Amino acid sequence: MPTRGGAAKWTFPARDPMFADLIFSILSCKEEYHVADLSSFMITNRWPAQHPDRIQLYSLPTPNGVKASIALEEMELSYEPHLVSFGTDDQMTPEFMSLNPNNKIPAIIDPDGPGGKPLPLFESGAILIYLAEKSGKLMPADPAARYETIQWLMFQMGGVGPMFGQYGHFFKFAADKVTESYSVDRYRAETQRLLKVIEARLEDRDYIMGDFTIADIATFPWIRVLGGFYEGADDLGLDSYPNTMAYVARCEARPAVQRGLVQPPRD
Ligand SMILES: N[C@@H](CCC(=O)N[C@@H](CS)C(=O)NCC(=O)O)C(=O)O
Repeated sequence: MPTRGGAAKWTFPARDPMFADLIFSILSCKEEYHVADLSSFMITNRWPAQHPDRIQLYSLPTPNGVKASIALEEMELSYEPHLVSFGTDDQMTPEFMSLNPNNKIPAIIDPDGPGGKPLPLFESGAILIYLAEKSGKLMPADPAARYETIQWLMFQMGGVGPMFGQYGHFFKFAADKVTESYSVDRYRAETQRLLKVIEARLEDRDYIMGDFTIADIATFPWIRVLGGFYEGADDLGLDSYPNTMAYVARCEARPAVQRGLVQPPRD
């Protein structure tokens, strides 16, 4: 490095900490860039990993499934999607259940999990927290705001998902099987009650935490399905929740969300 007012003074670069780091990285690159061996995971027998260095996603674009694919897209993590088809009961196969004994999508294997070891994970809420911590994205750094985000994530996992799902079941899918209106009345009322909670939360915010976080990735796919796949817009009176409907449109307009909503592609 040139010195002021005199001849250039040259220092052996290895004394420069940045240069030393570079040399160390080059010498240890075999360690850093090893390719994970996922063959011990039985699920890879049915869904082979073409890119075992990438996060393996086993899913289908349902409201729970897209949580994982949207998070991976938003956080710019490289992943390999594998379609788990309900049409052929793929979720009930021994291979899938070796990863999730609860036979539900989504599930992942991160070849580069904690300690550099592969990490298998199921339950969409756990996957969202894990990916947010791995990437350092979509979860506030401030501890209080972090717990508040987890609180709203749990609100979705324990309330919105199960209740909206039951509403869809009784309103649409089992409509010809139930003779009394008790079940659909119950879940309609609970769905509307939860929508009111969300509507109030969004009164002065664009997203549940103000900025877009994993709480939104968990929640909006379940709201959009009410008027979409479940065809319950009129039955629920979705127009009465303008903040919530505008919020869903805002989430859907995000380019990474649009990519995640169609992963893995259906056959
Ligand atoms: N609590 C689980 C629920 C997952 C879930 O219910 N997934 C549904 C699709 S949205 C599923 O895999 N259903 C297949 C089955 O029940 O056989 C999570 O959030 O990951």
